[in-house]
Amino acid sequence: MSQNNNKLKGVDFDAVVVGAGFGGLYSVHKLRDELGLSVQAYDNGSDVGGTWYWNRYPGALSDTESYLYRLSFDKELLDEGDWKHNYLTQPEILSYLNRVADKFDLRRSYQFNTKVTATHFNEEGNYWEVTTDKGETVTAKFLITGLGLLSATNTPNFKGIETFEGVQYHTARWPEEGVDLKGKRVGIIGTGSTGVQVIIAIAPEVEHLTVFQRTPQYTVPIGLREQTDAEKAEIKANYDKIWEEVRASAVAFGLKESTIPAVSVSEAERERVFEEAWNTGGGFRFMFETFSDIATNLESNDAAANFIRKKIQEIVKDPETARKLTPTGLYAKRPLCDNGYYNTYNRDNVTLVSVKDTPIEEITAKGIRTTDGEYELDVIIYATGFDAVDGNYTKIDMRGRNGITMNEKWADGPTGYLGMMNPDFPNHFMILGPNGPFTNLPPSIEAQVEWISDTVNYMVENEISTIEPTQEALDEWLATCQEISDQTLFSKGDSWIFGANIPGKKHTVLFYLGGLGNFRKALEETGFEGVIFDRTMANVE
Ligand code: FAD
Ligand code: NA7
Repeated sequence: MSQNNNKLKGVDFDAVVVGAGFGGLYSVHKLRDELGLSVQAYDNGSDVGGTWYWNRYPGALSDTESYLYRLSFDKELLDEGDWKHNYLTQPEILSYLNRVADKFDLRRSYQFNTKVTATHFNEEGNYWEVTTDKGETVTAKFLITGLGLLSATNTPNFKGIETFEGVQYHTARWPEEGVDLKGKRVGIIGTGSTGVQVIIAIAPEVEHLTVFQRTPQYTVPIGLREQTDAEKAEIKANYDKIWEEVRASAVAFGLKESTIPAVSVSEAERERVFEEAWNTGGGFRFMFETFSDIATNLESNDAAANFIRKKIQEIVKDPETARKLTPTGLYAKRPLCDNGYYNTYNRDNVTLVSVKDTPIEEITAKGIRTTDGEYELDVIIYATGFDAVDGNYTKIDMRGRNGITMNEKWADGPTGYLGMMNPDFPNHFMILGPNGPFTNLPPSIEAQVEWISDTVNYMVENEISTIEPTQEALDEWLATCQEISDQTLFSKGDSWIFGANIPGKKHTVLFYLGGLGNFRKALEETGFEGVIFDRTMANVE
């Protein structure tokens, strides 16, 4: 192994970073460029981008507004930053992350097309042995994993899936060269955020689109529009204040979080506020800027849900299609927004199949067979989501102290003290691991990466060998996450936020729903209280 200008002795590298999305890239910059550590980084993609490297499906768009879906730490990047609309397309975000990588020359620390397959903690030397699918093992004092929370794909195990003679893709494995859908009979399974975006984007292009919907979705207009140079200049002139407010806010989406409960106003006032939000656009705006209790109070939730249901009835011309599209349950998932979803069903070349009414029996050589008959297709698109949060972790052979595996540790569900650490896994920091914040994510990623970097620096300067959380601190954090979750209606809606979308996966609280401001306070005020440094030395004493 070549010499890597390590600060620490006895290891190949000071730190290994896994992932080249927002989290991994920022970690490499902090540890390598600011702390002067030697860093080896990996990603199984062929270049940087993470989520935005993989999700190249037609219509892929952020639902965070353009000016806030970025890292805030570098003023120059913020000032140079350009965007066309108030939301970002996948190519725009990928190009932004490439600019981040270029500016700090981050690629030179990465080995791409390389999957990390095992991470074993060596207790004698207090370091990690990291093994890749290329058969290499390197050692490092610190392990930082930014494996992505919506990254491990979920393709349901449909009977006959391998027999289909056309082409089939999961949206998060969309080929870089694109797929020619012109004149094709296309079927899409899934109507979550991704499905909604794809359906709108490809309906005008394909010969016929058949949508296989399981659970109908509440979605509101996104309000996509061009932003003028004057608007962008105004944002840039006020960025310091904007970021300060975002960091102190709950959802970190740059909106004015309402403090008025819907139950405190008249029905007419509710309608007025919902109508205004519908016309402004934005999923998080509709849920959190209208009233303060949509996500926590049944009556308020139902008022918002009813408003959307009425809109569906107004927009969709065919009553049977409108019936199938109309959700009946709680409005309590990550709030969706779209650029003309319900209206797409007024097109002659779009058919909606409710697989709740007529379930999918199998994928055949020619298409999809439901209990209602066979739909012949040239292309099948799986917009079936992700094994969220821990999906990429459980695939790696992770072993901590005494050879305990992460899967054993997570037998009752995945966990993370402050979304970052677990007992018995010293010096292993996860970015957006289980029980991390549920927000617009770049500002939460920044909060975690900065805490990790400060902690690593403190340890290097004070010659501390290991850090890990105590079991009590983890339990307390989990109880806090549970308590907050219990106060919301999200915990009662089945979605990936609780692992409910994967058959057989335990339903657990995967997020801290207390907001970014409170999360940052927890990091600052109690972060070090819950950890133990040099555990083995403490034991000896
Ligand atoms: P990722 O960007 O997911 O990067 C993780 C990387 O780690 C991937 O490249 C992966 O291949 C790699 N990796 C994983 N395991 C291994 C391994 N074993 N070995 C090597 N490499 C590995 N969030 C928002 O806040 N706003 C939005 O508008 C928004 N829109 C989204 C739209 C889509 C379609 C999706 C899928 C997600 C969206 N998200 C959004 C969430 C988004 O994932 C985060 O905002 C952010 O990009 C996560 O960055 P990350 O660095 O943590 O992880
Ligand atoms: P989601 O939100 O998990 O949506 C997945 C969709 O796929 C949803 O409509 C599911 O129906 C459907 N699905 C999943 N499995 C099946 C099976 N077996 N049969 C039929 N339909 C199925 O994933 P997305 O990619 O859309 O969005 C995830 C996040 O990424 C999103 O919030 C953004 O932040 C980006 P269900 O609702 O489970 O009945």
